[in-house]
Amino acid sequence: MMSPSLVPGSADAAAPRAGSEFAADMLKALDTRPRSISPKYFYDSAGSQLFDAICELPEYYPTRTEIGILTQCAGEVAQLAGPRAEIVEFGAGSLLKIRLLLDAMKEPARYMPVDISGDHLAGSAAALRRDYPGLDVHPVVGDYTQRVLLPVPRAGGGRRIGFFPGSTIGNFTPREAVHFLEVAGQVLRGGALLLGADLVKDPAVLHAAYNDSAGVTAAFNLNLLARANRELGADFALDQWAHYAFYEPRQQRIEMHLVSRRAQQVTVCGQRFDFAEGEALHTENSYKFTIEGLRALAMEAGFRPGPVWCDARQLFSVHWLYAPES
Ligand code: AVJ
Repeated sequence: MMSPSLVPGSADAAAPRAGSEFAADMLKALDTRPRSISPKYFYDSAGSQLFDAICELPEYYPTRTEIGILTQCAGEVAQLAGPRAEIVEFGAGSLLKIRLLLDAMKEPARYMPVDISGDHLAGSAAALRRDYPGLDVHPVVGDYTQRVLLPVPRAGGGRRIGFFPGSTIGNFTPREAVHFLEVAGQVLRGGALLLGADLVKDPAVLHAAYNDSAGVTAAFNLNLLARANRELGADFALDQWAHYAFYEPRQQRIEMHLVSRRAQQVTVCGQRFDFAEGEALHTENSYKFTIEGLRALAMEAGFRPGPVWCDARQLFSVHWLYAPES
């Protein structure tokens, strides 16, 4: 399994790059109250490996549950997509998930993964070209939260099908999610979107998924600070920071924070910052959805909800959403 690499997050660590987007966003996060930074910065190469390890954890149900659902619904999805489909994946994500779809589809014509990381794209593209000789694998380097330019549909080609698995949509606020869906709807005009969304459930199950007993999620969260040490010449003392993740039911989201264990000073890009004991840096939101709530969000963005597939325990959902016709 590969990381979702939500947006940029270049894997190459070139030490103190005060001019990088990471540097700018980290300095801004430390200057703002409450302090918060985008979860996209989790995914350098160490972070991507930690995310892969999270997906294997017994407590982290989303990945294996979604793979189970996709295995079950792939035939129906292939029917809905029709022949010679052109698949647009938002993020060059899991090769296993896209293979489940490609294997079920009739003569899939083209696969276009959209990702900011060119390296990530090149790796998945090479593997798929080898295994699907008839498939036109066409990686697109770009930020899929913005409008991206895709090649024009092929003559005689089938429908354009978007694929956004993993509940990565849960990293967006509801407003951002609607905006993303509006942009995706334009790209997919006349086609559809296959979207994975984690469901609201027993908070104890959610809590365990983000507080695993092996401490991998804690290491994933703390890697943000380790990455700042590697790339921004920062001096975060990792043992002085606590991983703190909890479910916030009013906003239906998991929040992840890094909490200062004591009063301390940190230097980032040559600038000093004070943390009080208990002060936090908010590192991620992971929204959970009801099926009706997700469908309502999609409708707000102009999609028409189609079939939904779930596992027997209603842990996770996969939605077929018809894109606007024009
Ligand atoms: C990749 C955003 C779907 O929110 O569950 C896993 C990231 N964070 N454990 C999620 C994550 C902590 C994951 N997403």
